Amino acid sequence: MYQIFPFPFFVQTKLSWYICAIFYLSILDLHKNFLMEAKVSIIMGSTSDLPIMEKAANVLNEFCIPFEMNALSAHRTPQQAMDFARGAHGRGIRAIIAGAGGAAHLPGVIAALTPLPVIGVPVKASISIDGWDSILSILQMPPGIPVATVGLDGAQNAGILAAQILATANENLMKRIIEYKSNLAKKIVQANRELASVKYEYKTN
Ligand code: C2R
Repeated sequence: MYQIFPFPFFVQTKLSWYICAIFYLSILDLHKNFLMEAKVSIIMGSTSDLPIMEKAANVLNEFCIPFEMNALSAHRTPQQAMDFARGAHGRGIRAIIAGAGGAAHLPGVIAALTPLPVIGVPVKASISIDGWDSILSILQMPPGIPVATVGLDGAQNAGILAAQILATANENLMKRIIEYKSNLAKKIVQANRELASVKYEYKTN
């Protein structure tokens, strides 16, 4: 038994238990990420999409949903994209959020290869003409291969939709979604209170 000066023996024993406990808890915390299994996979055609796609990550984080995030391209890494899509369901992933800009084939190709719901995020990238290229590439899928397409740069909605998909099989998460939605309603109530104090000669409310 090592000595922790200047405490008496019985205090030292307790102290060493506390020190051990803190040590193991910190190791557990360090390994939390390895113990958690991703339920949602966020993929993007390039890390240049990250400023948009991180909005989806923020939502999942807020809802305490474990997720993974990777860059993957149907154009530049076709084999990896195929392997990812074929393996995602077996790894316990429940929904995929796929963002891409320009000729955005990534979400559709992934949707063709997985039974999981794929949420597509059209990104207005530097190579985009005006964003419509990406929107139409993701939205106009042939019958049989749906991609749930959110608005241009709408990664936040993609995160919320993924959470809602998971919540259909998770009561706790569903409660948090309900709370989130009711907070949105409260925001509008508050906005209307503020608007009530805005005065115009011809404003009637
Ligand atoms: P870089 O910035 O890397 O040149 O990428 C990416 O999503 C990004 O918006 C420019 C844009 O190319 C897009 N990209 C795709 C795909 N791979 C990359 N649309 C794909 O497979 O669909």
